[in-house]
Amino acid sequence: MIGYRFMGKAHSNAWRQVGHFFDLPVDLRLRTVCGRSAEVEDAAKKLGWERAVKDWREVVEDPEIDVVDICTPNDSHCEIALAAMAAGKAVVCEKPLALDAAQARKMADAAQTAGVPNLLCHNYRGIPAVALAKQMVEEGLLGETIYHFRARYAQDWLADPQFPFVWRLDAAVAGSGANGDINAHIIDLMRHLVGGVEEVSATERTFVKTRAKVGGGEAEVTVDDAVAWIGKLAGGGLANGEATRFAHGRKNQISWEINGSHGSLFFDFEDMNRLHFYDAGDPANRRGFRDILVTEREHPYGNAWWPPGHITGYEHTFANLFSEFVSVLAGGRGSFPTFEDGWENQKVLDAIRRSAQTRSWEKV
Ligand code: SOE
Repeated sequence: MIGYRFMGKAHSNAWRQVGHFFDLPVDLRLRTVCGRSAEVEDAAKKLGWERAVKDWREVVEDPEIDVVDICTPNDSHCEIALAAMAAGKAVVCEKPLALDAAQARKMADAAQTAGVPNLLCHNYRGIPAVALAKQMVEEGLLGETIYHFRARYAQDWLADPQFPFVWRLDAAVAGSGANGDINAHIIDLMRHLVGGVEEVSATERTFVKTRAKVGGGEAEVTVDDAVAWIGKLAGGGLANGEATRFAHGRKNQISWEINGSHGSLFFDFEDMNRLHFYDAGDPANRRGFRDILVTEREHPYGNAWWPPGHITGYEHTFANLFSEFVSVLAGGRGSFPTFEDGWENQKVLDAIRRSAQTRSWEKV
């Protein structure tokens, strides 16, 4: 695994959980963790890796390694993924896949040429309630027509103007701000649940233009702090989304709602074990949103974890998603976002960016 901070921690934990909780015919070993600073040795011990190295090329060149997991800042995803796939490794990559659609296309093409399994880590697809929503939409429980998809991803870690300058605020390293970092999850969920958008109209804001650097001095914030967009779903419906890191009190709130011709679904990550379903076919005097606690054995991933009602959390979203990938590595079936999805998502993110700049509708 390359990178060991927040996301690397989540990934290390998830790989271990896949080994412990899922009944898959593989022997998962956490072979090597890679990071540029001296702390990587310590991280290896804490996170349970056998070895620590400082140069990612050592990971890619190791014949004992089958899967390379990339948890680095966005500007290095492409170079590392291309090298890993050329060496025949299966690859996992944090989102957003790339800095722009052209780079994402290069990565998706390389994955096809190498013929290696590839996973783009949109972990929120691994929420049992989201997986259940997917089943319900596919079963037609919302009706044949989807009218609306609306979503919001709100955080507040940048609302304090004293928060220092970090790589996520530098367009050359991150590609974009709230758009690629968290709106990317909304776009992926939308495409997963109800399909893509053909055209978008968007606006972005950067509220705090410069921030203090940790070592001293100031740096210019070159990405969006918040983005809002509307879009036309390929299936004929309307979509709208909002992503911000300036919503005081909202630490990591993702909520979405789908309205179809026969019913609606609503989800809120702050109550992530529940899915809310309204069936317009219920008798008129008993209609209302049902509150489904998605922890039964019959629910997605229900067999891997605790007895019903014993809820799961953020960490399990990664393990659930990785279990799908490992199942494919072991010759079975699994469903997960790939680099091809990364390219489709990135086209939407780029169109949103362009629309905010041109102040007009942009085709995806
Ligand atoms: C920071 O905004 C971040 O860590 C994102 O990069 C993740 O994708 C999101 O799930 C949580 O917040």
